[in-house]
Amino acid sequence: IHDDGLAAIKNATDIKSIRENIRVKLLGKKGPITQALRGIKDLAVQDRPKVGSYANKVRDDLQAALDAKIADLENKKLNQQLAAEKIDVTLPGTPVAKGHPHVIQSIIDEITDLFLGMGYEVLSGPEVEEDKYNFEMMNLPKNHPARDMQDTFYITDEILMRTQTSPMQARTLEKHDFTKGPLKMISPGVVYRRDTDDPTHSHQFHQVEGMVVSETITMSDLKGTLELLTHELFGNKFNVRLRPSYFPFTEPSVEADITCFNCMGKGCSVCKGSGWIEVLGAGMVHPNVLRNAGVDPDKYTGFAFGLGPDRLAMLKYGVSDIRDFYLDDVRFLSQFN
Ligand code: FA5
Repeated sequence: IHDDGLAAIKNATDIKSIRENIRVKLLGKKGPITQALRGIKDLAVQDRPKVGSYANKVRDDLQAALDAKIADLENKKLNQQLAAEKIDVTLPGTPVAKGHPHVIQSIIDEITDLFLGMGYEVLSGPEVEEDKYNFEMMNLPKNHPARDMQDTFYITDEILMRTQTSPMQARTLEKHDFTKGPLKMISPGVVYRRDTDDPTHSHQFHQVEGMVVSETITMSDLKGTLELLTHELFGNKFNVRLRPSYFPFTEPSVEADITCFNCMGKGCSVCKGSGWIEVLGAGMVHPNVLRNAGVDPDKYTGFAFGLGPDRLAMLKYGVSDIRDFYLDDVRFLSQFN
């Protein structure tokens, strides 16, 4: 029993069968050892201790072998399980498609960085704006004919979708404390116009407003700033040209053209043969705009500009249709990653 039992335990491969078969068979109530121990009382008195202690030894040996085998099998099972569940953290992961800023946002970020570096504040204003800030304080009273230059989405008589970022000039002038120094701000944002969409016009587009007001600002400060801006954005191969223009809120007013990216100034269909492309409006802040915001026009002067980053992005990347920026076609947008 002893040797056969140990051999059966040694060869066993399955914990359940050890517990249910081998253990029950060898050490159970009906097993040979229990029987032998029970039969001791029938033996001669002098034989009882010898048989008894031998039967106990066999039982203890088998029990110890069973316990060791079960521990060994459990250990093996655990190791197998650990090996099967092992994770190789060095395997490459499943790639996740990463987003990136929209190309127009990237241009706005570039412009913002440049002006932050020159000590300008960066402000944002409401897209749903009061007529007062969008037009009236900007020297465009009700029924002023120049309101027609910017076809407007009205919400009520007094509330509209802003047609330009210029209302931020009025909002900032109204608040600025000139005893603390000059006003220098840019304000990027979205504007809306009832324009018919075409390759260079969208009914929703972006502008970046800029304004500097102090006691000493002249037109040459404006030209220098605009030249710096275009050279930073486009490099030195492009030239800037200021052309007389009209805006009700600046006097004198200019529009800035830069060398046409398509023909480099020679004249082509993109620039309608002129060699130049218009990118922004600007000028010296009109005395009425200063006065309307409570700033003394005899003491302070300033320049302001409003540029269209959508058009700048078209120039920079040679995009021929502004509508492509708003179609959310990832194949188009991912080119600018
Ligand atoms: C204005 O909106 C003035 N507020 C600019 C200004 C600011 C002048 C400060 C003086 C002082 P304008 O309507 O020209 O001006 O628009 C400015 C720029 O916005 C244009 O040069 C052009 O780049 C862009 N823009 C105008 N309309 C559209 C449109 N429908 N789609 C895309 N870009 C446009």
